[in-house]
Amino acid sequence: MEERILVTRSSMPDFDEYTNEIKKIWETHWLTNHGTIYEELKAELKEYLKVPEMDLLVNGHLALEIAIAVMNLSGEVITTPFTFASTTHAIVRNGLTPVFCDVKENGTIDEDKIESLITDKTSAIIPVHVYGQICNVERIQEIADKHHLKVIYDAAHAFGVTYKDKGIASYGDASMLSFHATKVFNTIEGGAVCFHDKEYKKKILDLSNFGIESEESVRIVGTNAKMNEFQAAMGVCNLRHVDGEIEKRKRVVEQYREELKEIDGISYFEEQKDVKSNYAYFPIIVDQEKYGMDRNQLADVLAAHNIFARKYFYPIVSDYECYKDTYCSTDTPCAKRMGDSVLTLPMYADLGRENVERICRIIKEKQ
Ligand code: T4K
Repeated sequence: MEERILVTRSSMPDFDEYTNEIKKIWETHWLTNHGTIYEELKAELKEYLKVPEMDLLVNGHLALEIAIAVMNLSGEVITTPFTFASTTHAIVRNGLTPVFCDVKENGTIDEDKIESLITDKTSAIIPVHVYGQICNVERIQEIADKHHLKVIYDAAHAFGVTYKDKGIASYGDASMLSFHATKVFNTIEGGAVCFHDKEYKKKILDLSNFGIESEESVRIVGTNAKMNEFQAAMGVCNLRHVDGEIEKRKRVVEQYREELKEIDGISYFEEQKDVKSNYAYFPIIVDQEKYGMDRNQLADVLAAHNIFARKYFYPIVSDYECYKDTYCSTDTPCAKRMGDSVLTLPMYADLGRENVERICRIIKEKQ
């Protein structure tokens, strides 16, 4: 059997580089609760990502839950069902009601459909920069300003992406980033909230540390979502190499685009105008009629060759067992169609030219 290829493979620094970084922890015995490596990584990331304020948290999901919690929202939040479970769960776990808006052909929220979903209960919009494809941030801000809504971006996939030279996480009232092992930049598990309003800073800190304000004062009901020093050390190391990793990813994407460009029924997303991409994922859309095989069959053919592409995101969130009795996924037909036809191909910096060739050969030969 040929070598097994999974949808992604974590980027890691050299073993010695990481152990050298964590040596400091043995000197100080300071393992977590906002240590010096956490502070170092935060300062470096703020600069790299071109964001005014940020906090680092234990994972992306809790970063999103906390970003929502600091805004004191109520009622309904407009979002999309073409995403990972985390986006919707973070809304629901904050006691809010998700209202699903359809997406455009690139998987991001259809800004032309947002206004018709706004009611007197709407308090925010939570769009997703899915696969690192950016939403129409300008139009979304106009709508939010007109209706006095907060905007929180799920930017889990958009580490390092810039739009018109501005860090993508600097748009909206806040953006959440994920630094999970499977992401372009990882801290093993990890995440961040990026924001403008300095008032959020203390609140995020308190919410991520049980609401503890000082040794003798606990004012709010918080959780524990602090990034520890081992995570931060992984981040410090990975940040040194991330530009090189993104450059290598770019080459993988260019090869995929070249190899797959003339296959009837297989399409992919092109570069977006004014966007510096991070090449986080390589989703293809399978048109069953033209290709002669549906997305699931293609996934099976690849799996038979030991290649494990993934159906990100199938089922769409509104079809999950926990939501399907409340929502109807056919109300968002484009999201539903994408959920049924997208396959994300293996994508990581060291995937290698031969492996991309092998994957594309199978897609061309359909066997
Ligand atoms: N919002 C959005 C839009 C998201 O996509 C996510 C996470 C979040 C919010 C929440 O952020 P976090 O709380 O996770 O920071 C993976 C990731 O676990 C998840 O972070 C990610 N989105 C989602 C799209 O993908 P699974 O269930 O597909 O992971 P898993 O374990 O099947 O791993 C996928 C592949 O990655 C494996 O086949 C091999 C590779 N891998 C995995 C791990 C765990 C590695 O190479 N090393 C590893 O350590 O969810």
